[in-house]
Amino acid sequence: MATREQAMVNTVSGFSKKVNKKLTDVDVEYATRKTKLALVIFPMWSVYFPPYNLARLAGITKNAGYETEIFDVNIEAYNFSQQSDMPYNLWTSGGWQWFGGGFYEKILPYLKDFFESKIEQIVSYNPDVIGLTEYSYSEECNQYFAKRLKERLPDVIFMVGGPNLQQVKDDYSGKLIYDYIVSGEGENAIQAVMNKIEAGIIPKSKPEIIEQHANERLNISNFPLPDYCNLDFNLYSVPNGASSEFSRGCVAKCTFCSETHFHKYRQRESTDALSEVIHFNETRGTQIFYFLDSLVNGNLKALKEFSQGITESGREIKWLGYARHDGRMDLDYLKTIADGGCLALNFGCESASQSVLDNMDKKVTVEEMEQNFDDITKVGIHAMTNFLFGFPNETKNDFYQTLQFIWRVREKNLNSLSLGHGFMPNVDTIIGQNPEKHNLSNNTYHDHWISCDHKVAGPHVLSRVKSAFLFTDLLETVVINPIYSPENNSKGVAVDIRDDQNFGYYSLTFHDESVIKEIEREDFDFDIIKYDGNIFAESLLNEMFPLFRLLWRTRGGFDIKFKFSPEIDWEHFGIEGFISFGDCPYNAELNFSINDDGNWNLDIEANMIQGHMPFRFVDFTSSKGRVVDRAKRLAKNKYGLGQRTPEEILEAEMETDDTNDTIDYSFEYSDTITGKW
Ligand code: B12
Ligand code: SF4
Repeated sequence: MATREQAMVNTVSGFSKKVNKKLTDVDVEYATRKTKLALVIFPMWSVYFPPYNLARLAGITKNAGYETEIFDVNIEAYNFSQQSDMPYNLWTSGGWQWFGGGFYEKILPYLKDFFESKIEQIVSYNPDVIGLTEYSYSEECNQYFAKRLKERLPDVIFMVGGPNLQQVKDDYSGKLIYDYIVSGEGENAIQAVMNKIEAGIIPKSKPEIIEQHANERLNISNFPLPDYCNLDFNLYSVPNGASSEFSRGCVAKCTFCSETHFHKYRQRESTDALSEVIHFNETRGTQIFYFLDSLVNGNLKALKEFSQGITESGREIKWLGYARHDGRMDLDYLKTIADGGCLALNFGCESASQSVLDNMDKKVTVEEMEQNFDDITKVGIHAMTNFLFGFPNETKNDFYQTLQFIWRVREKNLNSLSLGHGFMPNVDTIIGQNPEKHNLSNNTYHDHWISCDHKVAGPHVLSRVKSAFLFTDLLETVVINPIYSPENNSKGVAVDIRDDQNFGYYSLTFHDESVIKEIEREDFDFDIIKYDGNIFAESLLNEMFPLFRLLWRTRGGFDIKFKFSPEIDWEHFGIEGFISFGDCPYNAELNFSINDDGNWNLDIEANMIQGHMPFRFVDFTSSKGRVVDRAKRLAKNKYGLGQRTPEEILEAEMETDDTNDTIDYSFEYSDTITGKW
């Protein structure tokens, strides 16, 4: 490190205290070793930056004396596919083609020859051990490659780790393929596995699952530097970018979140992060660092120290990462981190309804969120945002609050919106382990969750997601724009949000395109259409009013035609649509017109024919594992770390049978309604 940087690190370390206690150190002992390791990332994963997790692990294994190479088949496949005749872009956030057999049907035909060439490359490296990193998107692809590689290298030992294995699913099919499955942080586990293989120790039964203790926290401050081996940074979308990390775990415990249970929180010392960033800036010319933390502002003091260190270094280093909205980040604070290179904060907003935020346990107020937006705009930090629509206790007015918020902050450095496909309960979340406390039923309906009051289910969430897509299509000021443009002497971080197409589900004409109005936040009662005796249908028939009212308040009079049909929605969302919204056969056509004075007219035709036995009981308590157990502890349900007994399950299933016998939400509705807003 240059003297100037060393001086700066020394200055910062003066006020940088040891941030956490009771950490497990990662000791790396060098020895001459014979076992050869290939670390591989197969598609599909993000293509912005080279894979940090594998570079971290390679840093460890190489320092321990193991010959190691990283193969990034993901980035090469991505670059190859850009020149191929593939009819879809497989690396966009949709990416449903990678699941449920899609890999074999939709992907392999286009990439088989290319994949064979990659197999040749790995075979010619002739590794003893192949370590795969896995995301849910790469599960199927990994298994294909593992089988093919095993044919070519019959003695090779496979280990797999990564985000998809934080919680090893009970029915994880990789159990039949891999020798070692690492669940949790990999730095110590990979050394343990490599040392066993080096010593000729064979697992007693296959696979050996190495599960990190739920309470263990590795000390992430003194690792060897990430080692990218021979990876060419120019292959990535941001060639002057790389990742880093500042903490693991999360200080918050949002009720819907899995990843907060992956690890117990701990912070990296700011000086350690600084020296890594400066090293890559110096040796690879890296200017943009994406912090991979669940949230980069978990420890505000350490982040401030880091930023001051960047300022003192005088280097052109920019950084970004996920963040929580936090009222303590005032204008002064944000100015300090902006001066210290903060390019963007990727906010997990989720909702702008206080009641939903409280139910999620976000520990933030809508006022604080708006204040953050005001202040980042003043200091020049960009905001990337993430939303989660259709929480079980989200009313139409709550959803309306979120859309109003998006409109109100649209010109406050709002750089991107990641809208997602609505809330999905997972076993390793607080809500998953205590659903009824959050208005989430233990039954599903048409293969989608349903709220206890039966007012929110698949088609309701679909309506909100489609409404949000339409509304944000119109936000011309929010572009998918590079936040660091080539003109700024650097390659941009282009943030893709979603496919910007309406798939024919709406047509919209404003009476005067030029009208744009600022609005104050308001509450509104959207229970306009009444449908006695069918609470599900009544709620659904009113789903589009929040969008219609907001369009009118912000853009004046308009005419809109809006459609729902399984055909359109399947084409739009593919298999992810089924996963996200279930298979409720909802058809509707709404023709809505409103003039500037607020006189409106709605022609609506809608129907839904309920299928056979649509309610199904699901038991999340039977899942086990380090991540689920952490969620169970915090969920505080009556089963604790245990589970329902077989008798309790039987009883619950019988209740569900009763529900199937007594409830039929089928409906057919056609009407013309008028009103005045
Ligand atoms: C940062 C991040 C992103 C960044 C990625 C930037 C980048 N270039 O990598 C961005 C914002 C782009 C992103 C996007 C998405 N993300 Co994301 N993301 C994360 C996050 C917060 C951190 C991932 C990370 O790199 N951590 C740091 C590294 C060091 O940790 P790691 O990869 O887990 O590796 C450690 C261990 O797993 C293990 N390990 C890893 N590999 C291996 C291999 C071997 C052999 C061994 C022994 C061990 C081992 O050792 C490592 C060191 O301890 C995680 C949540 C989390 N906290 O983990 C979600 C997460 C990975 N993302 C997730 C998802 C779903 C997505 C999206 C699909 C979201 C969406 N619908 O759009 C997209 C898809 C990306 C794409 N197609 O472009 C899911 C993946 C779920 C799964 N089961 O696979 C996660 C887990 C979030 C969650 N709540 O579930 N994401
Ligand atoms: S949603 Fe974000 S802030 Fe909340 S617990 Fe998860 S990672 Fe932390």
